[in-house]
Amino acid sequence: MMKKQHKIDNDRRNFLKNSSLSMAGATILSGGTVNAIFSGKAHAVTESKTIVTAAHWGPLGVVVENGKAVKSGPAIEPALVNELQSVVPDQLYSETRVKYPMVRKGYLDGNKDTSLRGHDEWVRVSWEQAFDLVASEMKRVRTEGGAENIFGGSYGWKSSGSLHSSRTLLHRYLNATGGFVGHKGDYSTGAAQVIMPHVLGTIEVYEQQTSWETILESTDIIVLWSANPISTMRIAWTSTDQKGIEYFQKFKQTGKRIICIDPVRSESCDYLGAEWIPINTATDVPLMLGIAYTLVETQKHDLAFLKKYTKGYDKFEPYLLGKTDGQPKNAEWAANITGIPSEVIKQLAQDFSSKRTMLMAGWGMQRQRHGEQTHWMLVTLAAMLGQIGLAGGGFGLSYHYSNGGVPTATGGNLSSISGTLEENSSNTGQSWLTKAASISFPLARISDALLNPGKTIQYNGTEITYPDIKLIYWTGGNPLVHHQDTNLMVKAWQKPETIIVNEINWTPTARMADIVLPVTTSYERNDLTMSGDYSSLHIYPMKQVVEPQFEAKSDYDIFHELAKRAGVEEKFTEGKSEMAWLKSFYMDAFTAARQNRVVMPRFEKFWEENQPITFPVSEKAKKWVRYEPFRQDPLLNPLGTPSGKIEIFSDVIAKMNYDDCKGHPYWFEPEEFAGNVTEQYPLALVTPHPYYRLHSQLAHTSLRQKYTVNDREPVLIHPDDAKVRGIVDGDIVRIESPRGQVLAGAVVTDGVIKGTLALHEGAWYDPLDLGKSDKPLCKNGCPNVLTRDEGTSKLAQGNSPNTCIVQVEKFTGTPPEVTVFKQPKMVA
Ligand SMILES: Nc1nc2c(c(=O)[nH]1)N[C@H]1C(S)=C(S)[C@@H](COP(=O)(O)OP(=O)(O)OC[C@H]3O[C@@H](n4cnc5c(=O)[nH]c(N)nc54)[C@H](O)[C@@H]3O)O[C@H]1N2
Ligand SMILES: Nc1nc2c(c(=O)[nH]1)N[C@H]1C(S)=C(S)[C@@H](COP(=O)(O)OP(=O)(O)OC[C@H]3O[C@@H](n4cnc5c(=O)[nH]c(N)nc54)[C@H](O)[C@@H]3O)O[C@H]1N2
Ligand SMILES: [Mo]
Repeated sequence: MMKKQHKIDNDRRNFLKNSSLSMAGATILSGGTVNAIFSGKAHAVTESKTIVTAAHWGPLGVVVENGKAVKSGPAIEPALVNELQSVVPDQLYSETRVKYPMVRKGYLDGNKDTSLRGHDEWVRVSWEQAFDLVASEMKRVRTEGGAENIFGGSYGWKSSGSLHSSRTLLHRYLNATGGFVGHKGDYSTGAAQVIMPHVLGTIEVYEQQTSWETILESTDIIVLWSANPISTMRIAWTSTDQKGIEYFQKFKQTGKRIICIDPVRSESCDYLGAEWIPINTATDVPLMLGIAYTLVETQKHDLAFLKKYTKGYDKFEPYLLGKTDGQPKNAEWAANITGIPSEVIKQLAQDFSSKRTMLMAGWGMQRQRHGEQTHWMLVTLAAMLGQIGLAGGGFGLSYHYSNGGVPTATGGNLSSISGTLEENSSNTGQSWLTKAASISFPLARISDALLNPGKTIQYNGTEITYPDIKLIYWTGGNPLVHHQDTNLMVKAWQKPETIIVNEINWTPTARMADIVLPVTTSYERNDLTMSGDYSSLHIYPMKQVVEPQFEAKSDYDIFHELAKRAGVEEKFTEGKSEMAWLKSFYMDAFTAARQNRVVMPRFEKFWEENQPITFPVSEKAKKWVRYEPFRQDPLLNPLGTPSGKIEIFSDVIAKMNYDDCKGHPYWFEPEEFAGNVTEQYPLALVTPHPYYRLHSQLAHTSLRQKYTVNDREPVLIHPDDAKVRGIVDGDIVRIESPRGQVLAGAVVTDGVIKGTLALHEGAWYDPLDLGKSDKPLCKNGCPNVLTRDEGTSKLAQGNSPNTCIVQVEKFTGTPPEVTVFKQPKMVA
């Protein structure tokens, strides 16, 4: 986030005009512009050109001088400056890059003590040695056991690209050589994506939303419910089309209401001038119940809608009214739990039911214990309001993500390399949910699985038995940062015999491996990507900007060589070169576009011109309303649920007989939240996504200076909470939870609800005395050292970082230096 709850730079910093990128129009020309600049001293000739490439954070122009990237910025100007686009040179030439193949000393010596991971020295080896080591170890584990011993789930956000998709390439290699253990689900929507199919018949969280053009026209009130789109849409899974933020700006200009329900006054709240309703973290279900109760009390709930389009309201209402448990879920009850005055709750019921309201729900509120309930209750509330399927009303679970609601363009989608050795797969939307492994477990159970092979757990009405993982191969993810309860993870991580990581940087995960192979950034290889996971608005070329640094290789080249050594080269490469692959992905889009009567340039011309392609958008797409056909005729267009309707009561879930997920939405008090603190840990913790990073990506760039406090991750503290602890703005503080301790830099602000600390996810784990202490102090402020590692419930087994209690104090000792962004210890 920001030092003093930073203000968003509203000036469009005009990168295009100020650099050699400048050309007319939205897109820019480039490729081969050579400026000869003579310096005063010698006749030093600078060869300068601008290359268009792309990343999660959008289409980029990179200025290259004498083979070195010196500057980067947007290749298509965004509506709001996106600083993530400005640090390509930092990424390429970072202090933290893995330069050579490296092996942990103990591992190389045959020492079986895996607790040395993370604090052993590193030995440089040749690529030849590294390939030998990996190939023979893979062979050994496969021969002694089988696919169930190799974990290749490898969750993570890697880099964009149709070809150089590190995890897909790992899966491709592992499938070509005998299979592997994968995982189910993701961290983003772990709870919602499992409950929503029972309620709506789709996972819903990764679906196109009612078109923004319709929102602008018809919506009176936007509710950002646990959503911070101005921050979270700086990136996309493919590459951002940069349009969602523009639509939010347009909505703001209409002067209509935007309400933010959030424990933090987010960047979106500030930037959009929205009304902030501070809420205790993890108490949205009580708030929704309080609003729902008021609707019934004032007879504002839409009974006709409930009757025609939903199932089971009759089983839910007695609970709502307190007939089943003696507790009416009225506004006063909700006020007590949420911290929101009952009059405000009643007013929300009045406003939502009298105005066209779009409930735009983000996902932070389901990344917590019983996270299934929030989205279920949100859909239930929207059903009671009766606006689902109407222009501009109802709910949307993806307006804050990858520019949901930006109308879908008419063109063709690039395909991408497949992890299953079948045909090319799609390169849009949630491609990470593709099932590439035959054995899998819910991914947020990773520590549990590593520690307890053979243990059986419940999951969505089934039983899953953990495999015995002996080898982990991870590419494109940072589990030692992204997973909850880091100290437990460190222990779990000591169980496998071998851990191999392909990485660009010496991340906490790479540091904790046995073998680390250096990989290129996307700027050191050629690729392609779509933009806008829902809009498919552009095809961006991802042209190589500079030569690979040091001895880095692409994941493709690494797995190609490993496949060759395993005797399956042809299966892996299909005889294609990098450019042949790219052309084949492009031609799939070309053919599809032609069927849609949209002409794309020949591949060679496109590649040579090095320009984004922009597809047209139809009037029909602009008018698209989610659930409109269902609303028009629910018999002809039923939902994919057992009843064909919205299930407020699910027989399927009820029959699972879980104590932590029942037949209808339900308020389960979490073990740790603002309403359940202790004397030792009197505060709640929330861990939103960071404005200046993509999780842990870009943490090592100069953007760090924009948000760190005393070189630590900033933690937001309410002035009252700071004052009683003698903490002032800028202090280094120590935060402790039942699970661990971290240092952070205090940002004292009324932009966070009293009683809650906000520490953003993605800060690199930097333990002070790993191996010496049970709870080593993280010097940098990784929130997951503090969070709980517990499934959301037996239904989804999702991750639950946002239900966590902590204490904070001023740190009085000599603050230890943050060292995680430097090279680790090497054997001389
Ligand atoms: N407390 C808390 N924890 C959370 C969350 C939260 O809200 N709170 N959010 C969760 C969510 S939603 C998510 S999605 C996860 C994110 O967790 P991750 O996806 O693991 O996070 P990233 O930082 O994106 O990690 C990507 C890694 O891939 C590397 N990489 C990039 N390109 C390449 C490549 O081409 N090849 C290889 N081999 N490596 C590459 C990068 O250097 C980086 O280390 O975190 C989760 N953790
Ligand atoms: N800049 C940037 N953009 C990103 C990412 C990133 O790391 N950086 N990550 C990407 C990924 S992988 C994902 S999954 C999405 C994540 O998208 P989200 O999950 O929606 O993002 P979060 O920041 O976790 O949560 C959104 C807001 O919810 C609030 N919140 C948290 N808990 C609660 C709660 O209990 N109740 C309420 N009412 N509010 C709550 C947070 O304070 C935050 O302001 O973002 C994507 N976009
Ligand atoms: Mo995510």
